[in-house]
Amino acid sequence: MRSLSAPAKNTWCPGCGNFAILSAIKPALNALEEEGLDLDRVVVVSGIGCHAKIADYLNVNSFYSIHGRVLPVATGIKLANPDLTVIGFAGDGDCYAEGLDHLIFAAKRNVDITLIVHNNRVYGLTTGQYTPTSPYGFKGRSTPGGTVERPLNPLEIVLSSGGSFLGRGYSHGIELLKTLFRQAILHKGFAFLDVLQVCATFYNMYNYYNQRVYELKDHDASSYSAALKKIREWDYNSEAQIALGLFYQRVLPTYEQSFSHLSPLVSPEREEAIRSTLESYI
Ligand SMILES: Cc1ncc(C[n+]2csc(CCOP(=O)(O)OP(=O)(O)O)c2C)c(N)n1
Ligand code: SF4
Ligand SMILES: [Mg+2]
Repeated sequence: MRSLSAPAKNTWCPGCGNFAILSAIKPALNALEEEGLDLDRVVVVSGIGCHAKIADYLNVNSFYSIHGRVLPVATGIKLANPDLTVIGFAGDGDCYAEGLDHLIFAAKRNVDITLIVHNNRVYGLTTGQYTPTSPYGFKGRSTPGGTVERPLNPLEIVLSSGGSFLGRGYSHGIELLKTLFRQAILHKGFAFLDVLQVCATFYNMYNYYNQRVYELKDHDASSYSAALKKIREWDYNSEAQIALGLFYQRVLPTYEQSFSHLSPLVSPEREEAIRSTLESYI
């Protein structure tokens, strides 16, 4: 079994929920490796933010994109080489603010990639500004008097955009994260996981979450209406209980399959054609 630890020095703060995500993705990938997944064909794509450093800490192929653009890069990699297993790690600022349009279109297109959002509900790397999932009244660097915006519910957005796999995890629950990561990577289509990842430094929500989270049981993940009901139970703002687990999954054709009548983008003939076209400009 391959070690997935990379030698880079870890600079996350003590107590950061990102450690749990890192600790869960490694065994999830190793379990899939034992079932036949070639780890040399796994590509991790990250954004810019504290979450993005996970690309440095994982011993697989990786690509740092820019803030908000994890999904276009991950989509491009998958379309260019559909044999790859592409896993995006994004931040809530990254994916629900600047990158929100890409989230909607990834769900709409059903690209066969996995997206794990480290939703700490704050801009961590830039030291504590509010994000689209910060609750009403959140006091941060850019909102000292409290934000007057209500939060988005990203799961509801992805569900209504046509998402085929939606789940929620919590950074204080590694076993569930491992299960969800494995299920998401195996899913054929766009697999979306919103992980409540606690930022210990700028928005420490451990107590709040610990009092409210519960794992979904007897939930029919094939039912759109059952998923919507559970997703709406907690709106990222209220004092309601917070469901964790797989909310919804369905089988749909993937974006790449819709192009199967075209020749693969990666082929010796195509590479030669691209090369001679480029050389004709010199
Ligand atoms: C295009 C672009 N916009 C904005 C920034 C500035 N920026 C870098 S990280 C960041 C916030 C990161 O927050 P989030 O995505 O929630 O990640 P976290 O640090 O919380 O993991 C911002 C606004 C940038 N580097 N590039
Ligand atoms: S600032 Fe927050 S999200 Fe960033 S490493 Fe520290 S605890 Fe983690
Ligand atoms: Mg964040």
